[in-house]
Amino acid sequence: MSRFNLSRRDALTAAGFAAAGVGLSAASASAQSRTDGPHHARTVEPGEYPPGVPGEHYTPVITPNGSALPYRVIGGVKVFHLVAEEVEHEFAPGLRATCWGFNGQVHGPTIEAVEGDRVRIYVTNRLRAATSIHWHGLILPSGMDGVGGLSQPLIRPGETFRYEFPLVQHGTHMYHSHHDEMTQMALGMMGMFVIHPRRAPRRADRDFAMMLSTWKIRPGARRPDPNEMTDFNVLTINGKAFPGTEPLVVGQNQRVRMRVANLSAMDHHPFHVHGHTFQVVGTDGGEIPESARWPEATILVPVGSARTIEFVADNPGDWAVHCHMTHHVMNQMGHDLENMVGVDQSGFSGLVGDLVPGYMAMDGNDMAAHGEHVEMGHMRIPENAIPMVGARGPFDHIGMGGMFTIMKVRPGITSYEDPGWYRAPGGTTARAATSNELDRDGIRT
Ligand SMILES: [Cu+2]
Repeated sequence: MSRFNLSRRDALTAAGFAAAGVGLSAASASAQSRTDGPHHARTVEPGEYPPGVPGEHYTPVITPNGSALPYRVIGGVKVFHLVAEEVEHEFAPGLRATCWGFNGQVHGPTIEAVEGDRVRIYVTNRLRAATSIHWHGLILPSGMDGVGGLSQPLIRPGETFRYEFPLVQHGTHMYHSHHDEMTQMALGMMGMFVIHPRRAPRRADRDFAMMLSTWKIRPGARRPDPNEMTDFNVLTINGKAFPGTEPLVVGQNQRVRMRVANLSAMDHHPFHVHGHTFQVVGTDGGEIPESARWPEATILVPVGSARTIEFVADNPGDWAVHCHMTHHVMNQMGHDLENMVGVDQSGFSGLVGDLVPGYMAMDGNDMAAHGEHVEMGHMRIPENAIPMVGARGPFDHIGMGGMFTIMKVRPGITSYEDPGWYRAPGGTTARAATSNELDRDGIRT
């Protein structure tokens, strides 16, 4: 059995680092890995297993608005090919930009494999800049870690590099550019890397992979701005801002897993699921032992992290699933506004309208109205831009945008196509109170 870091460990020991390097010795003493306890992320030794088979060893993940990266098995190795290239990407209807992604997608397709698999990943660089790809959270030989300049030469434009390593762990991981990250990640160069457990997998019926990221795209611009540090105005799940996000369709009582990763430039995201509570079962460091899992309704996903949550979707309905930062559930046009809350603008619009044809005052009390005005054609926004929030819902305008999607839990479904809006049983939907009810309950309005 090959031990890929034996020589490094020996070298460190010889240099006298072993006694001081508690963390190092734990990370490199793989001979003890199976008895080391749950703190050790390495859960199998390389080279013992045939390639894992979808359907047999695992239920494939679903990447909403995205896809999984295809592979071929050659000589017992799973062979993948990532192509870094420019991609014309639509964030939501009405907003497109020229981004950097992989294989024609923003973000890159999800790489999916099984613990014990050996993977060979070719990376072709079709960009005009050098790059390098890091496999985030994976335990692998240092030379495969993908930090440009540090662990390998840069992949120059036109070159194809080969990475190869065994997967010795399972969990929710990522891949992303590790050269000129500020530029390359701001333009979209990231994806998810899911490794299923080899033994005794806990199956989920619906296993969703979602990457959270943030962008700055000035209204009307064609390129995301990598220089932005704080004011991100397009907030995405798998590269899509609501209403561009596709719904998460789930059968009632199915076991749902959500793998939520965050490779935003500067922001953490409290990820919230409505109508259900969930268990936090893993991070990008691996699975959390059962005794240490905890219940939540919102889980903070810090930058450079992944959180895996699980629950049984026993509550039918249309449920919001979103980042809880209020500025992360709005879109582009909500930025750089003056505060007009409570300002009486009556008579003002007319005066400015004489000077600026088409001028319309921002509603002082309801910023969500922006989306409605745009939708109804009252208000014009720059070409290639999307309104501040929202889309038409079953009852009214949904005043949300950005990192927002909808989980549709339905009894007895046979297809995961969008089932349309939920039809609640009679008497279970909030509505205007009647005067009889108000009288009966002594409510004065
Ligand atoms: Cu957020």
